[in-house]
Amino acid sequence: MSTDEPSDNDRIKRRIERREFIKKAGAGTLLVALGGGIYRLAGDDLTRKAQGQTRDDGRKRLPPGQKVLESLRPMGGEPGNPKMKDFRLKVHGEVAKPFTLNFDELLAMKQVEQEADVHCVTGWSMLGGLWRGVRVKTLAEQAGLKKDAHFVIFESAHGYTANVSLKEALKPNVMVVHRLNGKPFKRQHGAPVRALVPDRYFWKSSKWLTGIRFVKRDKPGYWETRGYHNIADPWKEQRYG
Ligand SMILES: Nc1nc2c(c(=O)[nH]1)N[C@H]1C(S)=C(S)[C@@H](COP(=O)(O)O)O[C@H]1N2
Ligand SMILES: [Mo]
Repeated sequence: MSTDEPSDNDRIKRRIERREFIKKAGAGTLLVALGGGIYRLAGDDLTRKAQGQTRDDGRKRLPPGQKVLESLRPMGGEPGNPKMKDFRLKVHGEVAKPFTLNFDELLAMKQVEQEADVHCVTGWSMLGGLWRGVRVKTLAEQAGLKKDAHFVIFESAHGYTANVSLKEALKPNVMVVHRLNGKPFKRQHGAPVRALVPDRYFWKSSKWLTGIRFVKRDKPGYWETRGYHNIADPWKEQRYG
């Protein structure tokens, strides 16, 4: 056997190690990226798996042009105040009984914890996160939604906004969330509370949420006025306006 080539044994051992690694990654336990190469392999594996899956509503699990990542990638934005004690959420606009909630009051409303996939317009998706919070529908009912409300504006720190149709906002998977996989959000991911609109590109999920405004007429938000699509349906690849 020559000494300048790896032995068959070495090669097989390495292949098994790699397979074990990918298996673990598939189970969602990958915590460290051991170099870009292996990380991408793990992601490719998850992406292929997701491409073979179908949602309850008949859509493919993974929208076109997306790759799966293990966890949320911090995408920036100008952070708001992350302190729970300072948190206020204003529910207002076309409602009979506008109100403001502090963090304890938000927790006192009906909580739901449910899985949802999210899809960033830059091409990554994070699948199966367990999100906890209050449905926008619950907040709308509490506020006495008026008949002429047709759109919802998510309002965040420093004037960031995102708009969705009322029809989308009242779906059971659209929420105001304060936990992901059992843990509070880090500041960069929107602490203490962000919006979650799983079936729209992820920019619609406003971080550092301060208000939910129900409005008659649509009002394109931060990214929607900067060249991104007003509706942002990932299955239609509505990336740019
Ligand atoms: N307030 C606020 N919310 C925001 C943003 C922002 O800049 N400000 N960026 C959006 C974009 S473009 C994306 S992709 C997601 C990213 O969330 P993440 O950083 O937790 O991954 O947040 C969205 N919510
Ligand atoms: Mo984004």
